[in-house]
Amino acid sequence: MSLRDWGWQSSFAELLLPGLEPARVVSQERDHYLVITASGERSAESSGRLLYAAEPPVAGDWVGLRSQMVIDQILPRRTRLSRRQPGKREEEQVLAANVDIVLVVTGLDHDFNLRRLERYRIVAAESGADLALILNKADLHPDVAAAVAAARGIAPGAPVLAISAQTGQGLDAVRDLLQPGRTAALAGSSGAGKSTLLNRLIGVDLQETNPVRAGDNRGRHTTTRRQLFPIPGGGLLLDQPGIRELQFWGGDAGDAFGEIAELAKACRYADCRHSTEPGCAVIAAASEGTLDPQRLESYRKLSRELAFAERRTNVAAAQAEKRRWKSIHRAMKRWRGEN
Ligand SMILES: Nc1nc2c(ncn2[C@@H]2O[C@H](COP(=O)(O)OP(=O)(O)OP(=O)(O)O)[C@@H](O)[C@H]2O)c(=O)[nH]1
Ligand SMILES: [Mg+2]
Ligand SMILES: [Zn+2]
Repeated sequence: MSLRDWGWQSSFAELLLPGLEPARVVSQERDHYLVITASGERSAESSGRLLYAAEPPVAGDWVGLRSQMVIDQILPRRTRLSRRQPGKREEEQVLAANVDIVLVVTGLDHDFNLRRLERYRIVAAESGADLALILNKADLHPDVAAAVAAARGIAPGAPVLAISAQTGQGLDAVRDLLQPGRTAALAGSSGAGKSTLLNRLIGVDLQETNPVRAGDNRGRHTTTRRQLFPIPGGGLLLDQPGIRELQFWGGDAGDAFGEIAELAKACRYADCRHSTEPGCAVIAAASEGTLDPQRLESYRKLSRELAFAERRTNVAAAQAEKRRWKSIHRAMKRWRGEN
């Protein structure tokens, strides 16, 4: 396989620092990286400079290698799939880079949840990648057409595919989304069947899979790191661990709720939040039944959450800037011999 098969485009060469060799990060385990170069797979580590930079390389990154095994440059990311780092830190966690399309996999068992799909839609839009919804385990659902229609309502314009990774139903439609040189990323909860789908597309069981728990249908967090796989027939597919907590780092609810944005044009106030304002066309539509009241409820909830995320992000950025200046001032004092 050539680098081109891994998604390399000749225009990337201009972005590479002189003397560095191009490579793509296939997977990452702490500070160990598996990368692919023109001459094959190699393990590499990140240079100290990059490790202390705000962002370490992640799966999907195009990087510049120095002396065969040191990553010395991350090429500008065309897209970045991010969330807020779980836990307390106010930090962005970039999950993957240069993903062209996010395939959100949801199981048509107890995993199926429209509100979760709304969150994924916002995260995918913010990443810059396209979105497709894959309703897996169609073999387990009594009314697949209804589930597809409901999912279409969440993401108008995005492909919605009902498939069964187990029986093979619908896999050709998934293959159509994987074009040569294009990078797709699987995302979804643990147990949705991401790795089963990947194995099916490759035709070999490369990834471990495990049955969901009998009691509550939850997955067992079988996949533990992100890894990029070439798919026979073309295209690259990133398998990811199941996401427990999809907290926003940034994003916009307005784009994800097109029908509400459309109705809002008729609200009396241009900055109407559709909560208690008089003359609100959105509230009117929800009470008349032309707008699904659950959509309005999620719109309000997600807008609040995104506004909160933005405030937190600004505070974190301001603190980082302050720390940076403090260390610059300290260095200047030392330099002037004041300290
Ligand atoms: N009935 C049915 N079961 C499926 C289907 N696809 C996957 N499964 C089963 O669902 C279970 C979980 O599948 P995995 O592929 O391990 O799920 P995952 O999304 O990779 O989970 P994590 O790696 O934990 O994030 C396995 O027992 C699969 O056999 C399907 O289409 N139908
Ligand atoms: Mg898995
Ligand atoms: Zn309104």
